Amino acid sequence: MDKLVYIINGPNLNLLGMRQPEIYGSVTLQEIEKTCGDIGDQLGFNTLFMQSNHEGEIIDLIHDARGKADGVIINPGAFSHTSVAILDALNAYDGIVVEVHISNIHKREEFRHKSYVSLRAEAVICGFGVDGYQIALKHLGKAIR
Ligand code: CA2
Repeated sequence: MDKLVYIINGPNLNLLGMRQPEIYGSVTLQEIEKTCGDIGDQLGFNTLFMQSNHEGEIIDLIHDARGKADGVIINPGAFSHTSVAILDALNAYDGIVVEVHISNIHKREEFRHKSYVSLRAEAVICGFGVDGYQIALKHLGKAIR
């Protein structure tokens, strides 16, 4: 198990399962972390699951992935729509990037339709609910093998 995938979650995602279940469902971030770890075990790679409410910390996590992680799965939360700095950090990372959104951002307010991170991501998964993390992991599992 020498392959490693970072799974980075942005602001407010620590509240998953506690508020707005009509948009984000009732599964908690801890439950998503457990499922991702199990899938990683099945597919034969390690996962490191993180969440931060702070843009700079997310940038630091992406920097930390350089030279260590074979892939990054990122749900940047609302920073998707605002952060050129996160895009720049991802552009300085040389592994595979997959962007995940739990909700279908294209069915929501117009300001959510654009994601800076999508300019860097190899794939964007949105609207599959929390299953999007599993889809991303399975894709990455094949890509990094
Ligand atoms: O659909 C997604 O995964 C989003 O990245 C979630 C972000 C939102 O700003 C993006 O436009 C789309 C918001 C995450 C907030 O999560 C909450 C979960 C439960 C209660 C409140 C917020």
